[in-house]
Amino acid sequence: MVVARFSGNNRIYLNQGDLVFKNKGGTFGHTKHTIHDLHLADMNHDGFLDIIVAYHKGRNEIWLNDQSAKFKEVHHFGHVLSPSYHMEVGDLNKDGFLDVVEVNAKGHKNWMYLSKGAKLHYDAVGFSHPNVDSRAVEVADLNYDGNPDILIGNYKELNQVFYLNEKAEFIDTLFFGGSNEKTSDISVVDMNNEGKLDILCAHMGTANSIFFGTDTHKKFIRQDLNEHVFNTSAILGLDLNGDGLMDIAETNLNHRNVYYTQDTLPIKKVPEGLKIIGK
Ligand SMILES: [Ca+2]
Ligand SMILES: [Ca+2]
Ligand SMILES: [Ca+2]
Ligand SMILES: [Ca+2]
Repeated sequence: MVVARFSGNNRIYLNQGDLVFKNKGGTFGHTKHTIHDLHLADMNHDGFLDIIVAYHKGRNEIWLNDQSAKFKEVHHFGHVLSPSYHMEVGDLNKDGFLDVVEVNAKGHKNWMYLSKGAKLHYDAVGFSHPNVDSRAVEVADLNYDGNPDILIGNYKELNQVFYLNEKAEFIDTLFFGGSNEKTSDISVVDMNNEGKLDILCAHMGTANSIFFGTDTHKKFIRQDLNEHVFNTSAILGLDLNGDGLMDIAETNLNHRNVYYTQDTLPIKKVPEGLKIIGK
């Protein structure tokens, strides 16, 4: 378990068995910068998970696992002034090394850091208009061509899917959501178990939404989760109760966090068959 804090040292807690966590791994990162996102992924191909952090100010970092869960060697990437909100990793250019996508606040482009077939060497590729206030990013193959695609969630702008080819070049695009909505997080999961990926969107101040995948990657069908409306900061689709159906967990600012479980009936039709039970 890795704990990223807004101030003070970030800490690593290693599971000692039976869910006993000890702060054996020590600390990593800086005390002066605020971490907005953190991922675990093996960035240097040595079989051990490394820590990637996105800072709201300051360059983003990869902390390499020394193979004993200590993180002393750091590699910087990104731009000093980019206020990163979220990032995601995936092998976008299909060279076998993970790449990073970061999304940044208004005034800054979003960036892809594409691996160059060697350890920890990246080409920076800027995309999106700098005036777009991007808050969320996901990587998923939404058109099922074997190449990962990028989803971007924006504040008061339409969200966007960037479809990529195997060289991580943009080949197609799709806008979704509303231009007045404040999207704070995106997750991709098959909510209705029919084999097509669906998009969960967290919104600040308006209903969270599911965009159901269809037979074409150019169209998603929207259904809002109107029952509760909060300032949602994160949303996740996962099977909470082990019934094989995806449930939804969301974190809310200034309100208790909420989870929804699907009724025992699977979602059969899109979107009328959806039944969400709030807890
Ligand atoms: Ca590693
Ligand atoms: Ca790559
Ligand atoms: Ca794709
Ligand atoms: Ca689906």
